[in-house]
Amino acid sequence: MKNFSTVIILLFIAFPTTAWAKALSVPFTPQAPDGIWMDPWEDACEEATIAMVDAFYAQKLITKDYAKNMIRRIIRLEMNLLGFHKDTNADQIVSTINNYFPWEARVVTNPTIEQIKAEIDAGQPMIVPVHGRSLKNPYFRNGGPDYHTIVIAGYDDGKKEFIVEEPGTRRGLDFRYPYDRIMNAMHDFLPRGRTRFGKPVAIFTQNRAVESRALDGDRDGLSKMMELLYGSILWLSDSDGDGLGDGDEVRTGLSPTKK
Ligand SMILES: [Ca+2]
Ligand SMILES: [Ca+2]
Ligand SMILES: [Ca+2]
Repeated sequence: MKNFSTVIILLFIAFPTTAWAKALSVPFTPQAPDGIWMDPWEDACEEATIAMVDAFYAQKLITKDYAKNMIRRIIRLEMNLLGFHKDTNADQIVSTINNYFPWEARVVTNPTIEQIKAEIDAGQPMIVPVHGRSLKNPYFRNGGPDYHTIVIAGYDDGKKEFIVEEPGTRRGLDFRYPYDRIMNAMHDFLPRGRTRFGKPVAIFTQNRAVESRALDGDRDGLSKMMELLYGSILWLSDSDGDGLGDGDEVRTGLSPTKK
């Protein structure tokens, strides 16, 4: 019996499973937190994927109410920034993130499996635009949407699968898709049902603002870098609600976060 245990222990040392699989604990929400697959939730995959990555970097849990509020807020921000909120492509998702969130995103064209795995190893989840139907998810209604977005949160080299937060179904927590299926489904949005011909792109993220630090998404005269420094809100021009804008308060020596 003693020898048997030794063999088991040696097997674990020889084949450490940790080298095969790695997943970041990205909090999950379906894009329809109440299970009501109607407007605006039906089209809220982009907003849900942004909310999930944001909660990961902020180390927050996602409750149903939190998810609904956050998705609604992102829709409002997209309306302000872009003038619409349905079917936002990779550049538009990046723009929304970089203008209104403390972390940062960028579009990577034709990413390889190795690049995606390296991002996971670096602790950085990705938002990936896909042709929804090519995912062949059995839980999707009517075969799934033409355009869809998911979060890649991990990989399993043993099974050749990505571990994904899949907002398109309530069963989407740590959902698994084969590497090949994700790579084949990866396409940026194209209008009139032509997403399957879109460019293969992924949205890489990092938990700091470098390229985006001069942006002023809420147009209050205070850049992203300065808002992060003062602790004011990136998507609200009057963070403390005292009637004075964040930028005006800083310029006149007042605090943008205290009335
Ligand atoms: Ca600002
Ligand atoms: Ca602000
Ligand atoms: Ca104020």
